[in-house]
Amino acid sequence: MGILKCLLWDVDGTLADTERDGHRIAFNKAFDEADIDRQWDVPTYGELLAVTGGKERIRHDYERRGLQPPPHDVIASLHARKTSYYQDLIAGGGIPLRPGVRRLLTEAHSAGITLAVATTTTPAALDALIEHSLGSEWFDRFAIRAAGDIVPAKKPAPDIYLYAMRELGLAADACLAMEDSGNGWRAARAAALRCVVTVNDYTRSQDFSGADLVVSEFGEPDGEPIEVLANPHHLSDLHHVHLEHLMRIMD
Ligand code: XBP
Ligand code: MG
Repeated sequence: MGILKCLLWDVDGTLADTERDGHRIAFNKAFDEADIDRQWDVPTYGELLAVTGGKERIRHDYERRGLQPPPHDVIASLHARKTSYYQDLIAGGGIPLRPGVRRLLTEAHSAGITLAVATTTTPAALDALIEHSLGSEWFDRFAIRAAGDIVPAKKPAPDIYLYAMRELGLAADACLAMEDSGNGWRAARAAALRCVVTVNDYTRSQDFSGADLVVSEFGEPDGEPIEVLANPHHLSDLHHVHLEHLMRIMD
């Protein structure tokens, strides 16, 4: 039993569908620029999403092909170029927020619920998304933006969630995680958090058993009804997800 005090937001796949048409494209541009003979197509990138973190994903792609990965500093500069391409792409307005994200953030903000980010993504990539897809007034509305390499282990490890809660001075029973992937859900669960999952094409078939709500998207009051994939709290009126649903999950 707890009262909802804080929403902890994942970024990629949750705030916006950034992976297929954002990060993937940016990785490929960086490979091209560095004369690396490698392009990640849509299904290949789906497999690689099993590994979180862009630098870790590049390394893994070499290893799984039986190749020696480049040294750490080479991967780091390749990844920095990727981040720059990603920032350009987001600045071009290419990636909108997912349905219902702005509405839920606004409802929670108006209700005085703390908003925070807990993501694997590089801070510069997160900031680009906030600035161009959400609006720069939102920078101050997130009490903390926990991102990237500030913790030793990325999701599915709980570290980024534990870090965010520690910084906020909040316990897990006051917070709700918003996720889109199996790795994200496992990170939230390992941090003893309740979790709402909005799936996307890459994550729909992943295992979310034990999550508190699994939906196709948050949806909008004037849009099509959302698809409900798991509803263990028996929430009613799930045409779209609204703040009261999130509060009821905490009861
Ligand atoms: C998703 C990730 C990230 C992005 C790429 O993070 O695993 O690595 O795919 O971003 P989350 P970087 O869903 O936790 O937001 O290249 O900046 O790591
Ligand atoms: Mg995600």
